[in-house]
Amino acid sequence: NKVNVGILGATGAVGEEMLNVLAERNFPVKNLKLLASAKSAGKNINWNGKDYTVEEVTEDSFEDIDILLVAVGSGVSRKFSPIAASKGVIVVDNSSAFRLNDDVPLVVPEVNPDDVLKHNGIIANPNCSTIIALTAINELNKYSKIKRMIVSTYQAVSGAGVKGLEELENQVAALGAGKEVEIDTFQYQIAYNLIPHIGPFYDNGYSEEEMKMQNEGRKILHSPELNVNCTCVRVPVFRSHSESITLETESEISVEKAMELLKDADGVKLVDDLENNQYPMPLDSSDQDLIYVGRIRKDISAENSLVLWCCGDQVRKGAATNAVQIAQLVVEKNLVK
Ligand code: 11C
Repeated sequence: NKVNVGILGATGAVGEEMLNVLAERNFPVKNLKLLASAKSAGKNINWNGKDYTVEEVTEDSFEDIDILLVAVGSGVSRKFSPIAASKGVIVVDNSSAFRLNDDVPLVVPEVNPDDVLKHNGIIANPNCSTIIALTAINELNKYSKIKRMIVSTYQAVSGAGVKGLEELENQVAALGAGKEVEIDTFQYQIAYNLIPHIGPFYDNGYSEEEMKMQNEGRKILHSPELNVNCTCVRVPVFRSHSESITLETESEISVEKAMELLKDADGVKLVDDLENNQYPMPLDSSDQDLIYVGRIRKDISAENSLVLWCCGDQVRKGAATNAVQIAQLVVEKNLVK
């Protein structure tokens, strides 16, 4: 049973990767419709040996679509996703527009796949750093419930889309040539720098990106009491986000048990061999779907507390792959009418 698939935002970094992931996973595509803003309309994209022309999205774009993958900003999604859903389309939205709405499931397929069954037309894809963290800690949380997490993120420039990738590349080239850097996408020069500022700041001193880890994490894990203290930092890395996570669980999980659980965890690759200098690094975890987890150790400052380090490709598992996995669940569970 093949389905008609649409991608809104087909020419962005995430939209392009969605096309790759659909092809790699042999997604059962009947017809494919590529939608974008007027600026990108008319572009030709080859997918699986066939040429497609990108069309400008309008309110009438959704008639012949079963599943729409949305890879645009929250403003555009807020306008078009409900229109698509009202026409019977199942929308998988990568933006933050609807993630915390009660009637919208927020899904990491390794963690809460059955939540897709509760959809009302829109299913939300979580923020990239949330997907990466929760895929890493899922089996540990199942073994002993996580009460509190302290997370520091090291987020790649791909989180800001194609323009973020270009800005790092251009700045490195400019500095190499002894020229002035141009700053446009990030608040400051990102080349050879770190910027502890992702998303707007709230009155509590945390940034929007930092609060997503707790707000989205509580919803996905069905753990309303989960406490998360997060610091998000932009780093001069192209594609993979890295995260240092300290997690406090209800009962103790030994390092050996954690290794055993993570060795078999869905979506995870355990890379933890200190004798041979093996640990996750963002260059290694890029351009593929697994979340690399390692540096697992006991927190020497607290009881029932473990520390780990994980890396995952922000554009793939952090966005495109997770969205396509949700679409796969929609097909597998026969949710397309
Ligand atoms: C970043 N995580 O790395 C952001 C990008 O809520 O989907 C994605 C923002 C979101 O800048």
